Amino acid sequence: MDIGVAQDDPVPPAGSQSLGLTGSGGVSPQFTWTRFPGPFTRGAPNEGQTFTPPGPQGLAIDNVSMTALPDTDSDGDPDLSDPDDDNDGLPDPAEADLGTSPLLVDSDGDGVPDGEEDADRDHQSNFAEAVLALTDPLDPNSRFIATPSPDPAHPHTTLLTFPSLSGRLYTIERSHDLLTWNFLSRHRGDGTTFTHPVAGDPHEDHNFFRVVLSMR
Ligand SMILES: [Ca+2]
Ligand SMILES: [Ca+2]
Ligand SMILES: [Ca+2]
Ligand SMILES: [Ca+2]
Repeated sequence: MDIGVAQDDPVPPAGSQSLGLTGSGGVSPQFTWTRFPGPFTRGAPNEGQTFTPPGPQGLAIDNVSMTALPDTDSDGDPDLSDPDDDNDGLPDPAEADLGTSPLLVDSDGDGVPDGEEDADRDHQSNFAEAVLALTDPLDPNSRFIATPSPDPAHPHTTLLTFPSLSGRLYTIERSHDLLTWNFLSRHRGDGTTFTHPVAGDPHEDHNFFRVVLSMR
């Protein structure tokens, strides 16, 4: 449905006049937008409004007010309700905690987006901490850690222990050169501490493991 409204000067006081369709013939092309002298009368033709039934009964408009809501990232969700106003991946409350601007992707203008910054320099990004691992992005002692240990029952196996969050996906990968990483296993977090056996002796040189977190 398209609605067009034209209002001449002077604009009448609210509630004093109304706009609506009127005319005769019973088909919409024969109706015209008209200003009526009285206020909008809900459920009934406005004063001066005529119709020829059966046909569209028209649409009446009295007071129209429009409020422009800022939408910083232009995603159609106004800042008022958007959980991430600048769409940089960091929710507004996390930006408040970090002291970054919820309206700027790169608050300090250094070319690195707020989510990719590492505020506490613990080598885990603000996004990784505040959104993925839910560790403290302002405390270097708070970070996601996977701890390797020998498997006493299997000499050529490493046990990887790490905390999990419900619903997160944890992908274990292995590398021999820190350049190429190979998939080993994937696990859905359940809020408990995981201990997963992975093939590879923890005492062997050039045997590296990592756990990649993702939302899904
Ligand atoms: Ca938005
Ligand atoms: Ca944000
Ligand atoms: Ca930056
Ligand atoms: Ca941290």
